[in-house]
Formats: sequence, C-alpha cells, structure tokens
Amino acid sequence: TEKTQLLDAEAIRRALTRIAHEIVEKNKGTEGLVIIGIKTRGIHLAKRLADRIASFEQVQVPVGTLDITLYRDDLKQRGEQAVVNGSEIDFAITDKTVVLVDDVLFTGRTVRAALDALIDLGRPRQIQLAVLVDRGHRELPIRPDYVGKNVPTSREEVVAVNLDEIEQQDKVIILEK
Ligand code: 3GP
Ligand code: 5GP
Ligand code: MG
Repeated sequence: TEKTQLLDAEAIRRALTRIAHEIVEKNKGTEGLVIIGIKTRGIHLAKRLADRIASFEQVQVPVGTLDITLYRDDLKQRGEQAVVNGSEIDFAITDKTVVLVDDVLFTGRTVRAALDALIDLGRPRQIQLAVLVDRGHRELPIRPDYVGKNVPTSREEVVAVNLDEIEQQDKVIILEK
C-alpha cells in the first residue's frame, strides 16, 4: 500500500483558518450562525472552526454534533443507507444558519442523512457544508460551500484523515492500492 501525503499540519491549519474566514465573510458576521460537526472527525473540525471564529470575532458560535453511520459500513462494500445514530444539539436551529462540517465528502449519503436529521429538528434559515477534503464520486446532488482541498480519487482509494485530537498528529494521506 502506497501512501501519498495530501496535507501536512501546516496546510490543515491554513485551510481551516481560511474556511473560518470564509464562513464569517459569506454570512456577513456570526449573527445566527451555528456549527454542527458530523461524527468523529467532523466534530473536532467543527470545534476548531468555532475556536478560530472566536479568536477573530470575539463571538462563541454554538457547536453541536451529529452521529451518522452507514448500514454495513465496511469500507470496501459501502452501505447504501446512512442513518443518524444520535445528536447533541442543545440549541434551537430554527432560523439559524447551520454550517455542517465533515472531514471527507464522498458519495454525499452521510450529508443527506444529516440534512434529514437537521430538518427534523427545526427549520434552519440556511444550511451550508464545510469539508476538509472533497474526494469526488458524488451519488447525490450535494456540494460543499467550503472546501479545504479538492482531491481527485479513484473509488478504491481511501483518504486517511489524522487529527491531533485522535492521532496526536495532523495530516491527510491517500492510501493507494
Ligand atoms: P470519521 O468518523 O472520523 O469520519 O467510517 C468510520 C471512519 O473511517 C470515518 O471516520 C471515516 O473518516 C473513515 N473512513 C476512511 N475511509 C472511509 C470510507 O471510504 N468510507 C467510510 N464510510 N469511512 C471511511
Ligand atoms: P459519504 O460517502 O457519505 O460522503 O461519506 C461517508 C462518511 O465516511 C463521511 O463521514 C465521510 O467523512 C467518510 N468518508 C468517506 N470516504 C472517506 C475517505 O476516503 N476517507 C475518510 N477519512 N473518510 C471518508
Ligand atoms: Mg467523516
């Protein structure tokens, strides 16, 4: 298995700083803004974005989490159904601008399930999507508003996202067959 590094710690830091600024710029501030991270790594990225926004806007944007898994979610034969296993969103999302955050965007099925869950919770004014890596291969009409890096991949490749909070190191590598 060959490994190619896509992003090092510096590149991840810069991408997240850029995205944090883009979020504030696009939304003309932080009024009504909330950030929701999708399961493990999206949650850590969501917190980092909120921390950055706090550092340059002096506003603590609420952060919530969604846990979504795929049925039969072995990595080779990916499950068709993305289901919501739980959420920790202890604020109202009605009339808010929700920024959903995930580490990797692939088929879009996870995001679709997240949209379903959010719309069940209330009626956001708008939902936007931020991802660290867009690896293509969408199976649904879903596109990100904020992207760390676009990475053309084959279906067989796997993008490994390592984060300080979990792996004690920030890096994104592509595992090739
Ligand atoms: P995450 O929860 O931090 O997003 O799906 C379990 C973990 O495996 C996920 O971590 C995800 O990032 C990682 N992963 C790596 N490659 C794949 C893949 O091709 N499909 C899925 N579903 N997860 C993958
Ligand atoms: P989806 O196919 O629904 O867009 O992605 C499913 C979930 O698995 C998402 O949480 C996404 O972050 C993750 N995922 C899909 N492909 C990869 C990948 O190649 N690498 C990593 N790290 N996560 C992936
Ligand atoms: Mg993920």
